[in-house]
Amino acid sequence: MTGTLITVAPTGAEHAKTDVPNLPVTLEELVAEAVACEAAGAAMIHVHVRGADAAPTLDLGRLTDTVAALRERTNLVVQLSTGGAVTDPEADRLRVLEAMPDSASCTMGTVNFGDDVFMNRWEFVVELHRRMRERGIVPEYEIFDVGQLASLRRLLDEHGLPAGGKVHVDLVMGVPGGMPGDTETLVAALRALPAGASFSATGIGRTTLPVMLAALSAGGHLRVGMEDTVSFARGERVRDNAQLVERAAAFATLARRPPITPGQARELIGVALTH
Ligand code: KMH
Ligand code: ZN
Repeated sequence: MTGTLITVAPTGAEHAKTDVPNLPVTLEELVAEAVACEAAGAAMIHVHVRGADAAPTLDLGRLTDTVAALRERTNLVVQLSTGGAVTDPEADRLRVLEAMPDSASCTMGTVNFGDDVFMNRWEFVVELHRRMRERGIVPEYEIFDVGQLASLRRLLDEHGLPAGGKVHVDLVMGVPGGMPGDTETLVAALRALPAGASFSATGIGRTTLPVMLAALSAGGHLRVGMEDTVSFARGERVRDNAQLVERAAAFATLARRPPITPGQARELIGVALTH
């Protein structure tokens, strides 16, 4: 694999629409951003949905409609967040899988998350892994701290490979409470990656650029989007998600690892072509 998988995470659960008016929160806004991001080089979309009040929700009807709309209007690999918001109960997070996305996130441990705690008990992680395999949904293992890679290796040892037979990891770096977003930490994390796994990385806030450059130089893939940063440069707000994808695609192309297509992304992470 010489190209770069670019995943866009357009919304997240943390920013308020009142603070970030260009955050895509309605289905129409989300689909429009997704179409633009695919044209700019994204191959996968990591989705959090919002309710009519623009607050994060795990409402199954909205999730199902969102998966259908993204499949109809784009060819992107559709990944739903099972992380949700820090306040979401485990049962609701597990129910996300009933929307039958191509892929879903699976965070490998509990981490302080700013002033909050993002809870991911071992039994819950195992249950997510098990239910995803049952449904043929490919996990992206989200790693907020290096020790969570040891948990991932334990998960694979004790419970076997996920649906699709491949292991894809996303290093989420620079969350206050998690691992820092710098080259040294990325290199340390890669030493703990399960053999044969592919990885992408994203840096929160001002760690976006250092993490992107470190990941590219280490042969990794990229996640960008307004879930992770709403600032494009010092004093300059992000215009839209496509702007972040365009920048990632430009760096990847300069590095001679241009963006891969959604079809190549399916092959990379093991998504069956039957969805
Ligand atoms: N919103 C964070 C608490 C995921 O999508 O799986 C969790 C998160 C991770 O964003
Ligand atoms: Zn997320």
